[in-house]
Amino acid sequence: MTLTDDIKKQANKLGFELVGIASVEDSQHMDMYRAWIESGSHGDMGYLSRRDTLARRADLKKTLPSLKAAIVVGHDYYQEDPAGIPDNQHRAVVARYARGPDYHSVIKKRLIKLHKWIESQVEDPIACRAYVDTGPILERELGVRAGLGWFGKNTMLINSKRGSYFFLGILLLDLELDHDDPFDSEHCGTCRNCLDACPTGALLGRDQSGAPVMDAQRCISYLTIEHRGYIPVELRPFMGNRVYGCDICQEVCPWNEKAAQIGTASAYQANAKLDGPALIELAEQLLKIDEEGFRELYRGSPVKRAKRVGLLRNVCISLGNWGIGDALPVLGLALKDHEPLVRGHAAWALGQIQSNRAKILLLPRILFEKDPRVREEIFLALIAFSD
Ligand code: B12
Ligand code: SF4
Ligand code: SF4
Repeated sequence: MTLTDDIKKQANKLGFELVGIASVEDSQHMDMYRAWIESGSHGDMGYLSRRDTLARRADLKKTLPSLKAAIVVGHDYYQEDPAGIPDNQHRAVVARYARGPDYHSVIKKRLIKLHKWIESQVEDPIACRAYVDTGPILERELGVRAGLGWFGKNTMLINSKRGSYFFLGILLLDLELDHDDPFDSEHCGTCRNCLDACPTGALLGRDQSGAPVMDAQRCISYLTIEHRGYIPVELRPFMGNRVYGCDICQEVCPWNEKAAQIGTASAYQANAKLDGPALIELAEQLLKIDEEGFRELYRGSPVKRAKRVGLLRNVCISLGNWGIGDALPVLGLALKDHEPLVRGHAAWALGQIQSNRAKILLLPRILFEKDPRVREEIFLALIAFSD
């Protein structure tokens, strides 16, 4: 047994189902990455395009100058949908990865434990940096280099035994280790389930180099989590009842058929309030609290990233897509929320419901509403009634 083998065993003991060691040469894919940024496909995720972070993505030694090896771990998070989800339109769908505790802290704590254990074995301090999603690291590229899987056409890193419902974590180390062979084949073949199933057409297939390409600006995950402003009107209907993230391109992937048998890692058991909550109750709850109350409510959950205003915007769209009169009272309240973004999307949702009561709620707001964009949404909603 080498030290590398012992480390892998220890990573498994810490609960990481996948572990591999990546070599630490410069990224081979920066041309593609830069072209992707230049095309604007990253939308308003400015952290992906900052010049200093581009250089760090290209060369990991800019993050840890004494870097010798990168440990890449994968942590399963699959869980079954609660009964009725996603078809029951009065309930909200939260993507699987976000239904339980925040993976950033779960994985980071375990990576730090792994680092401490390695130091105890070599009896020396070892410089290290641990990352889970938050740093300028091309985590999936490292995953391929560590032999964990291939880039599917849905852009996910897919492992032939475990599918794609796993998070990645990276431990950069000033320690020589035996690195794994990169995963040098791809197993999508002629399948195009994800491309056909994506409701917004965000997945664009492989480019000439073989890289899977996504227009993130059309991705429901981006729109519901990362995007801060108005959601383009033409994309709102495609969100259905998805209020946070999206799993469609993973659900249709044949490599995930085994996911249900693998089961749910206990670390990410769903929190009841995120496991298909009723849309109306969720809206009522969010309307009663402020941003601080929101942070408190979703403490320790990935969902806090959307902020109250973002989640409420998404919930309004889902209520509009549901299109049922029961949602009128709560949308009437949302039409008076202190956030223009919420008022604007509530107006759109009322326009989708198309009843006289919806019109009665909208009409007086024309007199009181000062925000020009919200006024526009109200006008458009009212015009929709005369169609
Ligand atoms: C920004 C981001 C997003 C954006 C953009 C997604 C995207 N596809 O780029 C949005 C908000 C849409 C998003 C959504 C999701 N995300 Co996200 N996201 C990230 C983040 C922070 C950066 C990804 C990035 O740099 N994208 C830019 C593209 C260009 O880079 P890339 O995906 O790595 O693509 C590489 C290949 O194209 C390759 N390449 C280039 N040329 C060539 C040539 C060949 C031949 C090949 C094969 C490859 C190749 O090079 C590129 C750079 O390495 C990573 C964490 C991280 N730091 O890496 C998490 C991450 C990718 N996300 C993750 C998850 C879980 C999700 C969601 C499932 C969440 C959800 N349920 O809503 C969805 C999935 C949507 C999807 N189909 O991708 C996981 C993925 C785990 C996995 N098994 O793959 C990550 C790794 C976070 C983590 N630590 O676990 N995400
Ligand atoms: S996460 Fe949803 S919207 Fe985004 S690419 Fe996949 S199927 Fe399309
Ligand atoms: S659904 Fe098909 S094409 Fe898409 S990632 Fe999975 S195997 Fe590849």
